[in-house]
Amino acid sequence: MQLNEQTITRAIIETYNQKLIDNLAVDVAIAGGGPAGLVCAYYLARKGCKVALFERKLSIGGGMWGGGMMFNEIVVQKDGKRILDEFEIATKEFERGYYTADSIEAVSTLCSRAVQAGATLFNCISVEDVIIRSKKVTGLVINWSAVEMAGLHVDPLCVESRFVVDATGHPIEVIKIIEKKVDLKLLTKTGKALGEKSMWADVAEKATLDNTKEAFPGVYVAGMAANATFGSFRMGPIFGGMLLSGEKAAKLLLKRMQK
Ligand code: 48F
Repeated sequence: MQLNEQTITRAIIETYNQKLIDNLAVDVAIAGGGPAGLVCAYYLARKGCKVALFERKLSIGGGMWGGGMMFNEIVVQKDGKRILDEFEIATKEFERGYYTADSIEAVSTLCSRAVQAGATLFNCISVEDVIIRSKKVTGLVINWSAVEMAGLHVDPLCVESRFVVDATGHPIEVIKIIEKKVDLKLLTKTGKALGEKSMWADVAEKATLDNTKEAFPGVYVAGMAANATFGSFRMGPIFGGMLLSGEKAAKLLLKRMQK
């Protein structure tokens, strides 16, 4: 068989278009493909939920690839190890209660398991706005990251969703958009994003789980975005909280969608 460039091109365009069309209305749209977003996508998809995840960068995985300061190892505690075990990501006990994992194996496995579970991951797409109906977020406004990077004046497209997860990490981009553009209060103490505090791994890891919840009608926060929204500490390259937060966000959403 002789390969034909036009067929290769058509295969890519038609297949991608279909994938995008199939995801124009989803149960959950996730902004950000770091560890929290990926784990959340996996647990939702595994239960039959229709999930689309949008990641700005070419590579999915957020801040996990670089471990700590580009030493590509991550640390998890016992609870976090449970999730790595479930994904069959190898861990080594460093000292009692501290486990390490190769960050490359961790990210690539989270990514492939999320896709195999049925989530659709879109890379190179940035979330630039939200759709609001009756004081609730009902979808995401998306554009090519290349458009954003080049500063081109190109209008975006939209994805409808029953719920949105802000898993954009430290910058809490979805929450910031809501804060800036929507004249309604967030579900925080002050009605505004409380912001991230300095490093305190122990407190931050626990707080990440507590702060994983609905932050605006229709929007849940997961991972570092949870602490940045509800005003807790950062934790650095210990990732148990991120994994557990993704799992908790998925559990909360599944329960909510059953209602
Ligand atoms: O930053 P990130 O890894 O968030 P996370 O899942 O995990 C945090 C840890 O990596 C680490 C930490 C804890 O140990 O403090 O920082 O909470 O992943 C967030 C992803 O969201 C993407 C961004 O490129 C990154 O890959 N992102 C951010 N804003 C947008 C976005 C946006 N507007 N649209 C699409 N993707």
